[in-house]
Amino acid sequence: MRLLTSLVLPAALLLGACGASETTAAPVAETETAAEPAAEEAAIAVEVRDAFIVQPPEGRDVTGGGLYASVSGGALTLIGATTPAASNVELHTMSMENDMMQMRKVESFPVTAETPLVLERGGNHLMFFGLGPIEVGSQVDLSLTFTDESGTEIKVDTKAEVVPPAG
Ligand SMILES: [Cu+2]
Repeated sequence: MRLLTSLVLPAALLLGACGASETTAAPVAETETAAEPAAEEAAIAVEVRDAFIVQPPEGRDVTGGGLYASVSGGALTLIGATTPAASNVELHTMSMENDMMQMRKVESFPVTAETPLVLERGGNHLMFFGLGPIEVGSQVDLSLTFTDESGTEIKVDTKAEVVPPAG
């Protein structure tokens, strides 16, 4: 028993020492961050939030979804989306034509600093095909592909919440 006690004590002392050295190391980390030469890449910033997928009715594997995306420092174009939860994701518009809701596939949606991209139920939206089983309240990985004004692709990974069908 005496041996065990003497082993435990030094371990506790080591942990204490570790915490102390982490605190003193902080100023070094700050210096490294300040030296990052990423000013050009950081010029355009995109924020994606509130992504969702509507749970389809029982037995269906096609459903809609949406998100909110805003940019600063430039304009972007959303050209596609993928998720492991569905085999294909399309970008759709929705409009009233002859008293009928019409959905149309489009190749892209613009996102500008002045006009954030809003994809929602009843408007422009994401359309998921070949959807696997998803549960309301769960989070699904969603990867978005944007292009900037020079055509360079920018990937943004987010999580889409599975929401119940509109009641
Ligand atoms: Cu659609």
